[in-house]
Amino acid sequence: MSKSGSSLAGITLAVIIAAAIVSIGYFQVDVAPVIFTTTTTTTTTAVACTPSNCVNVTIPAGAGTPAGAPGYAPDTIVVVIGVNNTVNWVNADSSIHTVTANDNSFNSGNMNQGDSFVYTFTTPGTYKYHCIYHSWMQGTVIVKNK
Ligand SMILES: [Cu+2]
Repeated sequence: MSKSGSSLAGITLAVIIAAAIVSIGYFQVDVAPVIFTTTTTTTTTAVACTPSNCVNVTIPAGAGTPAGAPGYAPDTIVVVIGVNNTVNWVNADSSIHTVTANDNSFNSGNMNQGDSFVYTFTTPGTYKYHCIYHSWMQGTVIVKNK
């Protein structure tokens, strides 16, 4: 009687250990990568553009279709040198887009979904830009002195 009781306890212990090993494996394969991916994304965004010194412009989902206006949101921004003269464009659309100055003073090149392009304006003026693939995507950055 006591012998069968102790072997039952042994089997129970073995099942608990096996379950623990499976749980750890599940955490490393399925749970941990999700946690690490989320953390990395958040950190990258924060470093690229701090709201106090930088302006965010989004290329919204649907910007690649003619009905997707505005192609840049917001499509007109005003920045002040020494205050917030860095602009961070983020492509939130599934199509490839560019941020290309009409006078070619800046150019992002191809931006895939999730890519960002950061540019700092140092000379006052009005800078119009567009996407080389979609003629209806037009934006303006007005740069002022402090
Ligand atoms: Cu485009």
